[in-house]
Amino acid sequence: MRIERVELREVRMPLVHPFETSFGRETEQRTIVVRLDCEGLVGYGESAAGIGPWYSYETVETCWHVQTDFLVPRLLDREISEPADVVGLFAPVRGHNIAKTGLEEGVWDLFAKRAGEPLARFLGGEKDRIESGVSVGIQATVAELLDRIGAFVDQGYARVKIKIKPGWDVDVVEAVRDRFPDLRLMLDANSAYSLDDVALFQRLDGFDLMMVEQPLGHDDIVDHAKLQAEIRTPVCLDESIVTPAHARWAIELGSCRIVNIKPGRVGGLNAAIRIHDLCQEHGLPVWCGGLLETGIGRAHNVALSTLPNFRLPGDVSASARYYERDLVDPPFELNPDGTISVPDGPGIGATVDENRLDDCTVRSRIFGA
Ligand code: OSB
Ligand code: MG
Repeated sequence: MRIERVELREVRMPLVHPFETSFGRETEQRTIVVRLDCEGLVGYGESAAGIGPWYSYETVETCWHVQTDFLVPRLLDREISEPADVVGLFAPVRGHNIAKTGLEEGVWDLFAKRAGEPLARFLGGEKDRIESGVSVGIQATVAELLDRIGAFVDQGYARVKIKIKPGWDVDVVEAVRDRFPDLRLMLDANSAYSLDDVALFQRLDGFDLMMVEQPLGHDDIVDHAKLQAEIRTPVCLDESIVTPAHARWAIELGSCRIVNIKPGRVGGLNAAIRIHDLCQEHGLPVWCGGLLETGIGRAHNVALSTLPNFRLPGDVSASARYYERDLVDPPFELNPDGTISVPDGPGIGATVDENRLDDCTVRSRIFGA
């Protein structure tokens, strides 16, 4: 197939609740929605860069620049025989995985639609619902955190992840455990600690945590191996795994026992699937993380999560946890059993709400046709 037209839109959406992590606080999501047209079909993807270079070095501005000047010209009007071809087309551009993802996901959506199959089936996934967890940011007080967790537990979420940072860790986790003794609970430090903190992580071993995510350097896999050797709680890597090679290195070094896979972080679904397969071969479970995507990126995350080695609930929550009104209609909803149903229409199976998309678009650019 040949992509005839590419449309980029920068979108800004207010978050229903500010999201605070060890690197800062966001009240709004900024993201790039990608629309690809080909043979009368429309494919969608999302580059959920966020506002500043905090989680990743990428921002909406760098995505726009790299897509406009380097990625779109490589994709437009080229013969693509399968979605894996996009990896080769984009390979000369080093890094910039979030920028690549929106375009790459759009290609997957087109191929699945052309095959008349839901993206989940097209990827080889068999689940018709996926287990949904929720990521809870740092709050002003422990009481507020307990209230927020309580509300998510009441809604039925299958597990809760809380963000930690120095000064908001052991005591907070202890309070959460006291109040919710049976909750499937995990932590995410977003790189806020160092190897000097081994004793702190050994104390956290006492709270029956599913895992601790990215405790150390954002680009480290060596110190994480040293930490993992000293604690019982499984280490899960997020920021450190940006290519399939990083996953292999982390497995060989013993840097983690679980991997968080986000299409945005690794450059799209091709790399996500490779990391999934590699972890499966080595007996490491994976789960799907998130970047506060709108319903468009979320639909891709839902489809990806249907692959068999996604064995733990992901940060793939209902639309309402992020946005008052999502870009897709109907929005993603949480079932009472803590799952999200996998759409059964062709491709991403989600219908873009064009009015909502127009209302949230702050700039757009069309290439081709
Ligand atoms: O570290 O997993 C993270 C959100 C933005 C950037 C990084 C992270 C997160 C989350 C929430 O934890 C994921 C989500 O619910 O989309
Ligand atoms: Mg994380």
